Amino acid sequence: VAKCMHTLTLSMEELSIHCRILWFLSLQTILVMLLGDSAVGKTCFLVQFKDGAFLAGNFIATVGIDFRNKVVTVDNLKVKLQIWDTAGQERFRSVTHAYYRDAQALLLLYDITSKSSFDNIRAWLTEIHEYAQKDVVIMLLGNKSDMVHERVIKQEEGQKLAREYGVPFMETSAKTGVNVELAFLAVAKELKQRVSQQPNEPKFQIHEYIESQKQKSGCCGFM
Ligand SMILES: Nc1nc2c(ncn2[C@@H]2O[C@H](COP(=O)(O)OP(=O)(O)OP(=O)(O)O)[C@@H](O)[C@H]2O)c(=O)[nH]1
Ligand SMILES: [Mg+2]
Repeated sequence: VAKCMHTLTLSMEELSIHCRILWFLSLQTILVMLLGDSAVGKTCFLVQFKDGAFLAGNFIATVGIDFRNKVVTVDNLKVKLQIWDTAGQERFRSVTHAYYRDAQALLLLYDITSKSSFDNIRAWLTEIHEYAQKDVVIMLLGNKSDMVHERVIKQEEGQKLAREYGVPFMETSAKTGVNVELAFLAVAKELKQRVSQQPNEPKFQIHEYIESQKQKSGCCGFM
C-alpha cells in the first residue's frame, strides 16, 4: 500500500493493478488442499514440496487434517501457500468437508498403481462440486509415476478423465520430485494472474503452461 502511495506517476489503471497485486501478496495466503484416497501419496507429496525429501518406509495415514506453509516465487513476486494435507480415509471425510469452501486450489491425487484410487476420482470430483467454491482451481495428478513396473493406469487414461472434467493433468512422483513443484507453481500462477490480469493481456492458460513445463513419463525419461 505504501508503495502505491508513492507511485503517483502511474496512471490510475496501472495503480489499481499494482494495488491489487500488493493486496493479493500482503493479505492473501493461497489455500491449497490435497485430496484423494488414502495412500495415494498426499503427505509425501507435501513433504517433497516443503522439504525436498521423500518419506520412505512405513506408511502412516494422516489423521484428520494437517497443514504446512511455503513461500514460492511467482513471476518475481513472493506468494505464500498454505497447504492443507487431508486424510484420505473415509472416516475423516466429514472433517475435511469443512475446509473445502476456504480452498482456492485443490490438488486431487490418485496413485497410478491403484485402480481403485483412480476409479474414485469421479466421486472426489462430485464431492468437490458439492462442497468447494465454484471458481476453485482444480488439478488432477497421477502420483507415483516412478513405479513404472507396478503401473495399472495409463497416462492417457488420466489425461482423458481430466479432459472430460476440463481440469489440467500431470503425472507426478513424490519420491523423485518430478512435477511436484510445478503443480503448486501452476495453481499459484493461475490465482495470481486472476487478480493481476490486465484486460488487453492474453489470458494465462494453466493447461498450456503445464503442457509446456511438465516432465513427461516415457521410455527414456527418469520417471
Ligand atoms: N514409489 C513411490 N511411493 C510413494 C509415492 N508417494 C507416496 N508413496 C508411498 O505411498 C505410501 C502412502 O503415502 P502417504 O503420502 O502417506 O499417503 P496419503 O495419501 O497421505 O495417505 P492418507 O494420509 O491416509 O490419506 C507411503 O508408503 C509412501 O512412501 C511416490 O511418488 N512414489
Ligand atoms: Mg497423509
